Amino acid sequence: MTENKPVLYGYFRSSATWRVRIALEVKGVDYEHRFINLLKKEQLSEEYKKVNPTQKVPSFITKEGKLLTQSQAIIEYLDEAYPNEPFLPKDPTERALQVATPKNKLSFLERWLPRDSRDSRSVLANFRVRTVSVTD
Ligand SMILES: N[C@@H](CCC(=O)N[C@@H](CS)C(=O)NCC(=O)O)C(=O)O
Repeated sequence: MTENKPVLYGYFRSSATWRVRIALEVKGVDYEHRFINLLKKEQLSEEYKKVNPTQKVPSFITKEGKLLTQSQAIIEYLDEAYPNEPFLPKDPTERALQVATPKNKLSFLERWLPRDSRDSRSVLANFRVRTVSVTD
């Protein structure tokens, strides 16, 4: 099977795209980011409709060329496909305990979204600091 660089279609003001971008940064995935300008309604273009018929962002094209949608599903895929820097423990009990608590790593991806910042580094720094404090 041919493998290419994964592609993320998203927009910097999209909270759902941010979650995926943070996950990709944490995993250190080399990917291509293609911007879909929501203010210009580019998500509604015929060209983007061919990529993702739901016409939402984010869309993630895996290195095998498969389309994934829904930020949570994409993040869970990333955690399985790129096992470094795991978001959740492998042990099923520990995993269930972490998912049940409001302070789990996946919930950080959801909650710590910048409201007015375009700087993913500060978000990522926060993410790392807080996840370390939770796991320690
Ligand atoms: N539940 C989806 C939400 C996707 C979504 O609603 N994305 C917004 C941006 S955050 C969007 O594409 N809006 C454009 C539109 O609805 O036309 C996810 O988590 O990926």
